[in-house]
Amino acid sequence: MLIKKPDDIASSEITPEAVYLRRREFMQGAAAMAAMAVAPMAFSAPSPLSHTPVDARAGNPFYTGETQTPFSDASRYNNFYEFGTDKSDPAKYASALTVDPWSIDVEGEVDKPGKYALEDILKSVDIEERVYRLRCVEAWSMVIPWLGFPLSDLIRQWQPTSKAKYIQFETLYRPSEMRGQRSAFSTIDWPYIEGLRMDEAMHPLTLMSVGMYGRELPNQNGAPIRLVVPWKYGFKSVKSIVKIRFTERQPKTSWQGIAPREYGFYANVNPKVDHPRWSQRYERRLPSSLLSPNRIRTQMFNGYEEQVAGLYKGMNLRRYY
Ligand SMILES: Nc1nc2c(c(=O)[nH]1)N[C@H]1C(S)=C(S)[C@@H](COP(=O)(O)O)O[C@H]1N2
Ligand SMILES: [Mo]
Repeated sequence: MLIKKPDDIASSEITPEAVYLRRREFMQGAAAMAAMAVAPMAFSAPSPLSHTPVDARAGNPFYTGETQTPFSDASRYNNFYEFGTDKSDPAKYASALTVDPWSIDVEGEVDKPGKYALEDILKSVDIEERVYRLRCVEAWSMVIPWLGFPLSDLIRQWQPTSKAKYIQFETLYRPSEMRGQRSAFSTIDWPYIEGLRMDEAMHPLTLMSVGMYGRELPNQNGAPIRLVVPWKYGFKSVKSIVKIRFTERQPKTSWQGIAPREYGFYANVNPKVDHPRWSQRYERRLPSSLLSPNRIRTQMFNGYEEQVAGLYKGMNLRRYY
């Protein structure tokens, strides 16, 4: 891959121009260039079997024009409980993680199960840049330029059976390198598990990310490969994935296991449904400080309502939180 290690990059170096230039490096290949040139397409209903072209203009859902959170914030203020529960723990301790070699086990209701090496996965997809809002359930948010590819590209290759209604994701379990997994006080029953309904997983906004800010993913952000589901609370965007299972039944998820009344399976960003212990009406957009808290209104489905509301038609979003 062209992606460089993030170690050597200072936040001051990440100007919008630099990001733009790096994006161009990634848009190699005629297919990617063609996709960028295609006219905007309204996709209210997901179309599982066709690619949705990416429109490069401002205002498009794949590429928000909102101010991007500096790399230094996005890589130092993290939730990755495998390395500790403090926001600064992942940046301190995730360098212990070995990310090469890496593979993903594919299991369950699928015609092509097996162990897929990350390098082979990456040869089979086109990497593109997406700039998404990320809204944590804790009421802070960022805008992050990801590098990745639609999860649907992999699902199509692996060919789920007609029984596959859900998809479950598992993070690496490796206590020797993940100090949070060794902690006696840990609340999570490792490994960290998340899940999506199949139509959510096939949605064109649902991204498998391998980089950000024009570089490889820092370990603390979920290297070498993590999920990004921009209309859901951040905890759905599971990091450092080693297993994907196709299931007939709705899978259990880690946060549901910990506090089912507080964290649901759907976890769609919704300013009208409060967390039992705090309001979800507003969010703190990073960078934020005491003097300039940068408090903004939270949008329905994190601003992706036009694209995803159709997935939940007729559902009581208060009940299925
Ligand atoms: N394996 C794993 N994935 C995880 C988490 C975690 O603790 N472990 N935290 C989640 C939460 S709560 C958020 S908000 C996002 C944060 O992603 P970021 O640190 O890249 O911003 O990762 C999510 N993915
Ligand atoms: Mo979160």
